[in-house]
Amino acid sequence: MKRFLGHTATLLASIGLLLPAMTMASQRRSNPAPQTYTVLVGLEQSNKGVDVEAYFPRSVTIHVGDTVHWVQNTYEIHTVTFLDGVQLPPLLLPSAEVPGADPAISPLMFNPGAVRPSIPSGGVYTGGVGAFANSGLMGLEPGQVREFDLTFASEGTFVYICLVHGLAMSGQVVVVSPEEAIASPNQALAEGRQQMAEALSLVPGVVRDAAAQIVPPATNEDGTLTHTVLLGYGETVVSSFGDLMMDLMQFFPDKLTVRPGDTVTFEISPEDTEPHTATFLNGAEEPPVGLPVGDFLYVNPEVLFPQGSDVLTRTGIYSSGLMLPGTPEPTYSLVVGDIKPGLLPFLCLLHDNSGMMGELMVVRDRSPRASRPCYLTKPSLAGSHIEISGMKVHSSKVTIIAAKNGRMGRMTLVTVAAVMVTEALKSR
Ligand SMILES: [Cu+2]
Repeated sequence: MKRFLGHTATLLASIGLLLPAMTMASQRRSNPAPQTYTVLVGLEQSNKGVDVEAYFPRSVTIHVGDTVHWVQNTYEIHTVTFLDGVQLPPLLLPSAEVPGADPAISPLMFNPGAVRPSIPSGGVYTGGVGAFANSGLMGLEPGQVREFDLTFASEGTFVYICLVHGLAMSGQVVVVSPEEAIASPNQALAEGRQQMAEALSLVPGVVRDAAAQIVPPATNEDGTLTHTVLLGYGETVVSSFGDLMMDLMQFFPDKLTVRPGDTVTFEISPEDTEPHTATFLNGAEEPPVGLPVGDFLYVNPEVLFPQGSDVLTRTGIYSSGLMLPGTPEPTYSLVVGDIKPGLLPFLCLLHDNSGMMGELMVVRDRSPRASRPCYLTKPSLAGSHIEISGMKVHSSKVTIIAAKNGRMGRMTLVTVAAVMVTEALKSR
């Protein structure tokens, strides 16, 4: 799905009629001293589960002899990769296909050619067929690459991509003769920040689109409910500097009230291209996604394979295993066991640092007249309305009989008299 905001600006930019963030007065003249230009890799609001898969600025113009300095900007992993004549390598490979790898450790591994740095001699990039250069796997976790530098020795336009996000995440370095006036490193970075601000201004529209995909719970014959939780959401939006790939690293919904006997089915969103997991750690230590053994980085079997039975309790790990987008979308179902009421958090092992977390509120009482815990999701809406567990109700219909201290994720836990909620339901 695409939105055509700034379409004219995109066209102008694509035919070179716009030179953003540059004025004649502040252009950099030919300068004998080589300069370093910073490009930020990715954009993330990790408290909101928002990732923009792009480089900022998307295009940077430098003089021959200047250096581009890429800085990892997200927990979401990326690469800076110049393919020039090399085919797009896959990020993951069956271990059996990689010489020297041991499939007994894990049947799936990160492609060594994709995740290992490949730096040309002296860090100098000249382009040309077969001039493969790669940052290696960039991220903010221990062992991941945080910065990558290349000095450009010849004029030309050099396109690079991210091996994690494919051709949808690309950038370019335009190398010109020292005679040409170009933006300074500070101006180029300011342009990047401007592009980031524009990208963030497009996020609310994507969030609205994503919320529209939420599936309401279905009632089963025995009176239990089946809840569907969609994993992730991806959308390409149009900005003044080209198409932008947005990923919402979120569960839809990320907060649900369940009862013992209910079923929770996790399913990759049909609008998503990212792999995910749905995992209940129950207090256990989180297994790392990458398992380094020798020279290789395997996909940790604890992440790759499903864990636990299909009846959810408060002990031990329950995990979907790696869910890769595809048709049909993979699903993972759990029946809520006969467990104590209260919160039960879950997360995506790949994207929890990017904000992909959720929680079940387990309640036991099925009686509509008894008090039931709800979330006060928005304390104030227009016209004396509040929002309880996503439901808009008039505040006069609700009696808050207990409010626990502190926050539960982004929300405050309160208990609401169910009689009042029942009335509120009628008045919707
Ligand atoms: Cu995920």
